[in-house]
Amino acid sequence: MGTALIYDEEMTRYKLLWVDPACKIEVPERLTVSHEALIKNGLADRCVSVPVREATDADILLVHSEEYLEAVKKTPYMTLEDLKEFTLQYGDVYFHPNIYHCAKLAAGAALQLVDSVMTGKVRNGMALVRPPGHHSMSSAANGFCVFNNVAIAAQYAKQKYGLKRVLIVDWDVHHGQGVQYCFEDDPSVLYFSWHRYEHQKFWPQLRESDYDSVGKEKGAGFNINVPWNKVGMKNSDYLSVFCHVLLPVAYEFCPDLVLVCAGFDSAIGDPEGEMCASPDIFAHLTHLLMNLAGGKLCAVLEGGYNLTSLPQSVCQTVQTLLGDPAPRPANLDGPCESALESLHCVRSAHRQYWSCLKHAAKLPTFEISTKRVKLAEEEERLEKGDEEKSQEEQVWPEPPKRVTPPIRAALVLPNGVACPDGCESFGASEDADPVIVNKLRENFVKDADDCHALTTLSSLISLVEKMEKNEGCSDASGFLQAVLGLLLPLGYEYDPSLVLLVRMPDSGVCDSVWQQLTGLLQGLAQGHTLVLMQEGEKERVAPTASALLGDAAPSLGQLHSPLPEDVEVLERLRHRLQGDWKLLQTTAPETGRGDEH
Ligand code: Q7Y
Ligand code: ZN
Repeated sequence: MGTALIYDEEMTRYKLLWVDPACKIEVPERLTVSHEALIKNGLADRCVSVPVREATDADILLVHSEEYLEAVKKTPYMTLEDLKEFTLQYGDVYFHPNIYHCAKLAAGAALQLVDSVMTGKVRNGMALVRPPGHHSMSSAANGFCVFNNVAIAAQYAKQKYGLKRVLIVDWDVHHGQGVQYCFEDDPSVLYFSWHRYEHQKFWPQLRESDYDSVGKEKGAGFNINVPWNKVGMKNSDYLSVFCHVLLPVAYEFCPDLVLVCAGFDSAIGDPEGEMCASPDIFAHLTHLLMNLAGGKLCAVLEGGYNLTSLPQSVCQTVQTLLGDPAPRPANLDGPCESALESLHCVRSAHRQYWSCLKHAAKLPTFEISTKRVKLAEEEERLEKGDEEKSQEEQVWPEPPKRVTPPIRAALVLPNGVACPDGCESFGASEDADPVIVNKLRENFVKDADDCHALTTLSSLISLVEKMEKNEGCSDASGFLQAVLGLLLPLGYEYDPSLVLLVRMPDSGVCDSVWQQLTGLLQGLAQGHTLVLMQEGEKERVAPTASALLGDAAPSLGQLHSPLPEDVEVLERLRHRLQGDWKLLQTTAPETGRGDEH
């Protein structure tokens, strides 16, 4: 099962025709440099090339009003003066005689991607499109966007394939308010967005982009906003929001399809975002979403304006979709205080809607609002002495070349167990190599002195033991909560060069949970995972090999509440360890005062 790539040069054939400082960064080269980088890195060739199509009127009307569509239809025939005037009724967007054609192709590309994934032609894919979509609204163009490509794709997928639940992950640095408005009261579409906010001082400066806009009526709880109130957010900030908000909720939601508003203005060097996350973080964000919905993931380009950082980020995303192991994430030193505060706020705003967040720390509402005002004033004062460097001066190392391992998974099997398709079988050698044995002994003794690591390990083992006492898969949700909120952040911060995964007989972990665990852990150590199983566990070989080969793990179904006693153990452990392991933190130091149950 392959990865689709959708691109058409036609979408480079419109540009800004007058002077407008707000719009000058949205250039055709965004698309050409991204596509050329995919070719240069040998990635385009490995993808299934899928043609674009024009979205039909019926497709566009799934999200937009007839009046708006009819107005946009007239733009190809307008004079320059008419176009300028037409543009004036909207915010931060420009029109061109060819933009209506391109906007139909951009939305159509998203629909082609959904069709390719839903019919099983490919497992996942990415569409490189212009104009972007997530800011456009039912009756308005906005923020370089004409039609809301991803919102149209979500409605189309629900209608054509009868999907019950669609997850939209918007990792662009701007709030996709158009997507939020479209699905605000709709519980069948879960919209997650993080965005530069700075206490409402950053574009589009909307009150409803804050963490307390959680959705309306039946859709309450299905809109998740993570405001970044400072610039310079780093890899740790992004990963901690994935581990402590998005992933637990996404697994509980159990989507049939994942759509990504894949904007890369959230990467370092971008003049709009001013964030500091490295392009290779997108390998991890992608990887972490690839075991949801049985691997059905469609990424559609939104923003990204630094012509060096953008193609690097696009390549990291596509290479991960193709199944290559992610690079080891660098300098994960824990989230900053402002990110922790956002994390705390979002988790508390959603604790009533999601059982995975039931135990999250509360935040008295009056304290939040006064805090917002207080912080905004404080920042105003600080901004007087502005001495930050422009994003064009930012430098960062080029992401390391990623290799496609010649053998994805090798097995050493006992006699009589067939080697699953796609794996290489290695014979067990009779005699141990004395050099290796000595090395092992030395290393083992050295590691045994590392009390800190031992304490951590023994805590983890006792937790796993506790969970093992539950028979069958009755506590998949508690197990998953431990994996997402504890093991994954610990693993990321520890940055191992090898993951050793031991499966005990009768562990009580069912195949699908085991495959999720194996799949998620392959984001660490460049995917170097060694699984040890006992000879008796012959039936576990095939599912394990499948996970090691990078097949998407089967979905776990909608999860019930984890057992209170498991949550309690887990939370106690997280609190004990979070002094040493910053990625386990979920509350800001001065507001965090222990979780309330
Ligand atoms: C839209 C966007 C979509 C000058 C301020 C201009 C432009 C906002 C439009 C951004 N620094 N603001 O990027 S992904
Ligand atoms: Zn953006």
